[in-house]
Amino acid sequence: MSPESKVSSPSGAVASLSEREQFSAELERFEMKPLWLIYRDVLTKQPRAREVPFLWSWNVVRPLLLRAGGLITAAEAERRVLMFLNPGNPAQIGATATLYAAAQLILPGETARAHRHSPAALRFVIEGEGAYTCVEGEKIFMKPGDLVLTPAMVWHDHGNDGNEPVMWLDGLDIPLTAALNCMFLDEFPSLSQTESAPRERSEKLYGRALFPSETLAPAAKPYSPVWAYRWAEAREALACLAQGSAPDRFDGTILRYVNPANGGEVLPSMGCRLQLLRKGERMAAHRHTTSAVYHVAEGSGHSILDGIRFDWRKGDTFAVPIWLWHEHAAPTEDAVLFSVTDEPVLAPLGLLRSEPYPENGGFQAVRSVFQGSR
Ligand code: 1HN
Repeated sequence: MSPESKVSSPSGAVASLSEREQFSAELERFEMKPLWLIYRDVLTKQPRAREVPFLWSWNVVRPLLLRAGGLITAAEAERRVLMFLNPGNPAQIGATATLYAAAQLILPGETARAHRHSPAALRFVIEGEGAYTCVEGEKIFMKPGDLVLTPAMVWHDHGNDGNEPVMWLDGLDIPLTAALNCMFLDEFPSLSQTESAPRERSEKLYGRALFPSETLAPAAKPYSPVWAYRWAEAREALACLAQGSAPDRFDGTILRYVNPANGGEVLPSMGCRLQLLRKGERMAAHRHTTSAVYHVAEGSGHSILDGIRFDWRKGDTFAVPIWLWHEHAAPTEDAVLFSVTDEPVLAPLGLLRSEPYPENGGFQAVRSVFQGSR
């Protein structure tokens, strides 16, 4: 189109394209821009995530993590962590747009410095025993499958008093805190906190339906007073639920980790779930506005993520971005998936939305099988 072409709007306003371009260029000097140039790109009919579904195989991650153990000490690294980056948006630190995930290794005899920061964190132990996280002076020894919380601005350090490497999945709300520009870090005055609280205090005091009365006062913290959710107990609860009730059509037999003071999510920015897919179960597909990081806690199976089949087994971690069709199945054995979701962030904003897969009886056709890294 020639620069002289006239364009008009229903109101009768007429201008040449070049006049409009010149106008836009002029606006730049005043740090302004016409909305009409980007309106359709901003206000999309549906979420358009840059992030893609992806899986980090434990077969790949584990040897790399152990290699990192020979390359750098936990002290030198602060945290010996390999981050899981989403290939659709590698410049951002995160597995989804809101959730950061990573694998961390601590070797026997090592300690990781005490600090606190504004991003909230959780870990789910993958392998090894003898390591602890000290949260606000309470030393929590961790076993595989245990979930340990370190909410925003809570002092924490790690150590391994045992005789084997200990590895866990880290989940943090870093992409969110970074987007809010709300990053704070305090270093503890010494390397480690002194153990000032009895072992398992938070579990004994808040995890057993017997509360100090002030816990239920309105000023209660916005996160769970229980630092650790044990695998044995969670797994037992899941088995119990499976016996008494029909599985959810999309999620199978699923439990929420809750804040016992109010029944809400364990952290204001991250919710945790544990779901059982019984041998032979195939759940239907849906999509929702929450994104999630899944970690295979037990068994094997597959998920179909936007038409791609991702086969997974114990130790694997995979990302399901916002508004992505997904369905889970466990054809050959029982499987248990631990997951972290940003649901607590979306819910109070009124942004929760979900849709069942409308075609093919609710199941996706498999277009391809995920092959992993480049
Ligand atoms: C952190 O404090 C830990 O304490 C792990 O284990 C990962 C990633 C970014 C920032 C802080 C931890 C982290 C982190």
